[in-house]
Amino acid sequence: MAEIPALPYPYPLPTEQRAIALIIIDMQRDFLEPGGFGDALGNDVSRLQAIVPTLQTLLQGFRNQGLPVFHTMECHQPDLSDCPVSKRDRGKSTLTIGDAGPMGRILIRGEAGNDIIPELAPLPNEFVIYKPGKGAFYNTPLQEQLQAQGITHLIITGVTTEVCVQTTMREANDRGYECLLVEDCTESYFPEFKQSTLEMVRAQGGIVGWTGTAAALLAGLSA
Ligand code: C5J
Repeated sequence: MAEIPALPYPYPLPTEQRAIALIIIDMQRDFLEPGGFGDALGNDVSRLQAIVPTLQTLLQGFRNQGLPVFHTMECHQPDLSDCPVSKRDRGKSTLTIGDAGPMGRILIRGEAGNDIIPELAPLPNEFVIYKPGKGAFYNTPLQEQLQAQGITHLIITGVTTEVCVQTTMREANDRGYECLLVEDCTESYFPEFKQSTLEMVRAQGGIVGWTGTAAALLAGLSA
């Protein structure tokens, strides 16, 4: 079986290549640009921009090989019926979920600020998962779609490492998926939280999964 150099030990690839999918978590203007949700919570959003070129390269690699790609978007219905009051009120910032910001209503589906950044815009044949929670399996069709495609291995990328990325990876791990978190395709507003998440994931023999680099993965996929 082919393997990818990774930690805590090489990541085994599935024998059937189409069983591996790329998951891109929440690469949305709301998290990466001034005036969105991340900014409203007081974060330096410019930190997250750094992974965009590497993630573009990885995405292109999956597209070139015709492998499945899933994009997730954290968002809520305009009437906020899928947003718990606890989530809306948390943070006590001046702008909160549903309020009008410079890019439209914060974290609301269909608003300009909620779009995926243009560099990573989904193609028509790619899956888009609209998620109201931090984890991509909560209240979404993700599990059914992965099962329908026969996917067993998930390559996890996006933002932010310790929130939606880690939550999704833990949800996936509990559902039996073999998950690899791509170190240079995920980022946090807090560098120490990213580092801790990478270490937590691969601790205890890979209790949540593996971590590795985009270059190692791309080399392994095309070998
Ligand atoms: C957050 C996310 N941080 N996509 N969302 O609220 O990580």
